[in-house]
Amino acid sequence: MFRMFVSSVIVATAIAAASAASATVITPVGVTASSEWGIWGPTHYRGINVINGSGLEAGLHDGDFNNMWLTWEGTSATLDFDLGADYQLTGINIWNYNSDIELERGAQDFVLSVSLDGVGYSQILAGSLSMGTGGLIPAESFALDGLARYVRLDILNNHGGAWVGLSEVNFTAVPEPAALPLLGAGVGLLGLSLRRRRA
Ligand SMILES: [Ca+2]
Repeated sequence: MFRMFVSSVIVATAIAAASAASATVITPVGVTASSEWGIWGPTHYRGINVINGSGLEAGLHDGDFNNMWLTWEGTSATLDFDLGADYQLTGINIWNYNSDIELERGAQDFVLSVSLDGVGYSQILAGSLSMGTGGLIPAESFALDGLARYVRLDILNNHGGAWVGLSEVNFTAVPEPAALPLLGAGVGLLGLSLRRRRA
């Protein structure tokens, strides 16, 4: 009975570890914006500001425009993300443009496409974003189901004004393959324990 208990604990621990990993946040390793402001120094309103955690603390993004991305021209734009590896995506978190200079610059309608080679893309989501508030804002989260190394976010329009921008973007994905053998080992031990009990 003790062995059964220990095995159950192992299985429960393995499942808990796998579940916790399922909420793993994936921060892209690179981003390319079709347009970015970029005349006020190396970081102001650059695309990098949506993946470098700037202005983000405890899941909330601040209202400092230094921590955001904005187009140089146009109210539609494309952000191409490189996740650095293949992931089975479960969600995307988007913090909209959040400077009260002009909150209408925030993105509105968008479509999301994924790719494994950065060449052929498949659309897996169409959505809309709310305007920021200028204060601390949470992400707007959307469920995803797609295998991807590369993600393309096409912003179709904004809420008003001459430009469009965002504050931050990240993703969630299922557990890393390395977490799965642990779960398998736990189930295997339970099976071994049951066989011994019957003998
Ligand atoms: Ca940011």
